Amino acid sequence: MRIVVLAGGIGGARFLRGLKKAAPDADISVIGNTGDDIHLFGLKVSPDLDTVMYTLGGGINEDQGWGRTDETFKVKEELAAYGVGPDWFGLGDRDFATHIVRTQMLGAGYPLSAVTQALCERWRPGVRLIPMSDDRVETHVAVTIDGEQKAVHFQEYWVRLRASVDAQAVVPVGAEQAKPAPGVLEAIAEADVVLFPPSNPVVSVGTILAVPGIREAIADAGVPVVGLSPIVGDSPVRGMADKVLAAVGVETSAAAVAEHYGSGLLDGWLVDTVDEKAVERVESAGIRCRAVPLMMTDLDATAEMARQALALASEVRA
Ligand code: FO1
Repeated sequence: MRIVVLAGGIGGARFLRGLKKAAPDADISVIGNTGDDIHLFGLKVSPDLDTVMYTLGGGINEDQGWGRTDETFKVKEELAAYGVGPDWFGLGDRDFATHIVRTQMLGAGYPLSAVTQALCERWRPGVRLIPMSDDRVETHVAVTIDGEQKAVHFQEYWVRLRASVDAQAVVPVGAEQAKPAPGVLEAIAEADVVLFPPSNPVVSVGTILAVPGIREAIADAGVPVVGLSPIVGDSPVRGMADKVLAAVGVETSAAAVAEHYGSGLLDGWLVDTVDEKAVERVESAGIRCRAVPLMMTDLDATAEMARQALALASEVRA
């Protein structure tokens, strides 16, 4: 079975671990979000691609869900000693090597998709990890701080500001001019099922869908598209998705996120058992809905979620 997954960071990566367990023989292509990418110290950092690569490759810092395990921060300390910022983004020594290799290859003319493939030669994630685009897309967030309106890079909003101020707008800068990376549209066209994992619907899945051609390819692929709600009991399971959902006028609920994606895109939607009451509203939006446990407490729980998503896909296919 050929499965395509639109993945962001931590939630998407963790879901993929369960999907691999639930469908060990499946051919899984992951379309990774690159709107979180940031240039720091002359290096290109791709947080969501790295989180998927490290998580599936066994190098992730499990507690954080990002960055490397057994990490040290000597380079970060030395940069701070030179007064070279920013100091709010925790780049570890091992992680720096990934960004050095990525930046070196980009500088040599390799596209991000080729760079990602090369980095995965080492990590062997067991999926085909394709960036949504080889073109530069960076999510910026419009905020008002001390009465001054400005746009900050998503990472500054997420990590330095901790989403402590309201997001007035979330803009994937460059998305309109971006093209799907080689392999993205092919993977969708050949897929037997497309899954939206419990990633951030605005800054992760939403950013991938903002690349012209990707939303249309999924909607026209004629294969089941099934999503899993990242919102459980009217609040995000992790992260601060509610902040960016508000920016796009979407209520923080499992049903509202399904409606946000729309029945033109989604055929099925899994909500957590605590959101059983949302099933009817989602079904009335023309999206098949089922309430199952959605907390990724361990690998078995996550694998069961993945099995439920694949079961719903075969149900809607029928
Ligand atoms: N998230 C944090 O909350 N604090 C950090 O210092 C931080 C550093 C970091 C470094 C590399 C990387 O790949 C990810 C990092 N993240 C950090 C997570 C990152 O902000 C998120 O993974 C995504 O951008 C949102 O999904």
